[in-house]
Amino acid sequence: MAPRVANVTQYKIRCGDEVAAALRDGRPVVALESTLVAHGLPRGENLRIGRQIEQTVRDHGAVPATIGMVAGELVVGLDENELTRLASGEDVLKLSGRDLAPAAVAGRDGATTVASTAAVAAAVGIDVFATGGLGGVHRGAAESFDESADLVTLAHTRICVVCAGTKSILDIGATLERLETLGVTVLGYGTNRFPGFYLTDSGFDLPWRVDTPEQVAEVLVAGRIHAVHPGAVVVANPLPPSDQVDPALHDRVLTDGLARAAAQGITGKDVTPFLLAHFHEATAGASLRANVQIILRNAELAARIAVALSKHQAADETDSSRVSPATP
Ligand code: PSU
Ligand code: MN
Repeated sequence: MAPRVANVTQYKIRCGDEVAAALRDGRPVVALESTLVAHGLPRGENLRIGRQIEQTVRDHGAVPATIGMVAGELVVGLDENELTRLASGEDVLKLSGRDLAPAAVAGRDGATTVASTAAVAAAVGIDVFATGGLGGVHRGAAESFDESADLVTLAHTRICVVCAGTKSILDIGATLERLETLGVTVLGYGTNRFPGFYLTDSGFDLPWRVDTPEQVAEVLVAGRIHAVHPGAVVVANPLPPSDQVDPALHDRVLTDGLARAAAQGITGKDVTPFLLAHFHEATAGASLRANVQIILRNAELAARIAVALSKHQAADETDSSRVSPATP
């Protein structure tokens, strides 16, 4: 039997027209993930919030590129119909990087996580990506080995990810240790402390602090000129204390949610959506309001970083040597 030859065109990544034009012209683009819309926010509100995230990117001068898979095609810059399909479809998969190729062959619809969104965005030349919270090391990971693929992917993907730290449902200390081991640069935005997603301050210190989008852009440019370190730059942007979920409520709901997840035997990629849905329900919408605030603030900051970075690039002399001679 002759081997089946894959159809090259069918498996190419398709950029939406607006995103393709912006990338061609070197204008600022911000990548957005679709898992937080399809699996992290409640149905009925998720589409409206997804659109709001895109509008926030536009309002701050960049082109939004929401990434996802539609009928097996990997799309960068979902259009209105495609976003609606992923936000409200019955059978939308949660796709990490390892799932992309089989889902393409199977012709499936799927939402991309931080890991797969970062990888696809970097592959098409997008430098900045906004999300809510990173995946990380789950509590009890010493036994379950449950660590998000987000971490390992960021170790070798050159992209700037703006987030509110890592979800507070995780083991934050262990996640920070893994980020260090994996060589992921972490910058606090206006803070020396790692944010805890729903909570402003996770209680853990960070090695680096930046205070403006221009400083972030400069860090990205320095890394690119050195070209010796392949990992991501995480910009950790905390919620203001007035917008965080009440810490006592947070701890109660989390304890209860973890017990329910264990009792119901929730494992693997279902853990994060289960816990997020539990929070939205058990806090009567307080965690949802915080979640939306987080994403919109990160979309704004990511757009401002992308704008600052595109100015840098315009001003850059094309200098081919990245090693400067020793001064005599
Ligand atoms: N941030 C949010 N909501 C989410 C997520 C992040 O505000 O739903 C998603 C991201 O797509 C992230 C994923 O990559 O949760 C992590 O899932 P896991 O722990 O299974 O790797
Ligand atoms: Mn997991």
